[in-house]
Parts: sequence; structure tokens; C-alpha cells
Amino acid sequence: MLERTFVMVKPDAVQRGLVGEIIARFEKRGYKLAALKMFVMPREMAETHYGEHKGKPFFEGLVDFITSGPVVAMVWEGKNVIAAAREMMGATDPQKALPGTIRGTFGIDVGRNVVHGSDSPASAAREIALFFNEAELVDYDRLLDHWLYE
Ligand code: DAT
Ligand code: MG
Repeated sequence: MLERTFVMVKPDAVQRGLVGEIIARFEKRGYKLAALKMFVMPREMAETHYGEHKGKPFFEGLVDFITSGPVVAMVWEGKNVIAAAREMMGATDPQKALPGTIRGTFGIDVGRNVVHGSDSPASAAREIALFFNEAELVDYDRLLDHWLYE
């Protein structure tokens, strides 16, 4: 099933020069970039994005961190990309993320875990709509799709 998911390079990874590494993993796998932008997230947007965690002990620190510097927000498209992107990122806590995953390769602490990805189709729809408007979601053909999909 063709899906779209929201992926975000977090402020730690932007500072550490990992934007290209992370984008390259999705490109090389064959997923299609549908939208991309860099910005510093306003606090209110961060609280909405992480609304499900409001009230948890790490919530304030999470919002402080995610608004502390620029992020790179993206939409990636492809077959089963929502679950696949989560697998490529690895477990939330980099200590538990398998080697080879993004977090298992580049992360150490849970509060500096490098990347965000939508956890379900409902989250993907909600997060894409929060960060992008319709005009920013680019629809285009790729000649190589024929070599990725049978
Ligand atoms: P994920 O980002 O894998 O979807 P989540 O939605 O459970 O994980 O949590 C959102 C972010 O909050 C996560 O990327 C890092 C932070 N976080 C989660 N659990 C935490 C904890 N126990 N301590 C500190 N930060 C935590
Ligand atoms: Mg989550």
C-alpha cells in the first residue's frame, strides 16, 4: 500500500551534521521525498505534536529540546513506509535500538534520539497536516519507480 509518513531530523542531529546521513538512508532504500523544510519549531506546535505525552515527566524537557534549534521536517512516500521508517529508526531508546538502525547507529540517550517518525497511519496523517500544507506536498513522477516496484 502506498503511504506517506512524517519524518523529522531532530535538533541534536542537525547540530551534529547528520541531516544528509538520515536523508540518504530513506533515499537509498527507495522511498520518495514528498516534502522537506527546515525551521525552528514554535513551542505551541511542539506541544501539539507531542500532545500524547503531556503530563509525563519528560514532557517539558522534550518540548525544550525539540524547540532548541532547527529541525528538518520531511514527508516520505512509498509502500509500507510508515512501519518501515520506524524500523529503520530503531527503538525509541537508542540503548535498545539495534545496531544498524538510525538511533542504534547515531544515538546514546533517549532524550537525544536523533530522529522522529510517525507511529501509525493516523499519526502520519495528523503530523503531516500539522507541519505541511497541501501545496508543500509535491506530487511528481520518478522514472525509477519501475525498478523499485514489481
Ligand atoms: P518515539 O519518538 O519513538 O515515537 P515516543 O512517542 O514514546 O517515542 O516519545 C516521544 C519522544 O519523547 C521520544 O522520541 C524521546 C522522548 N522520550 C520518550 N520516552 C522518554 C523517557 N522515558 N525519557 C525521556 N525522554 C523520553
Ligand atoms: Mg511517538
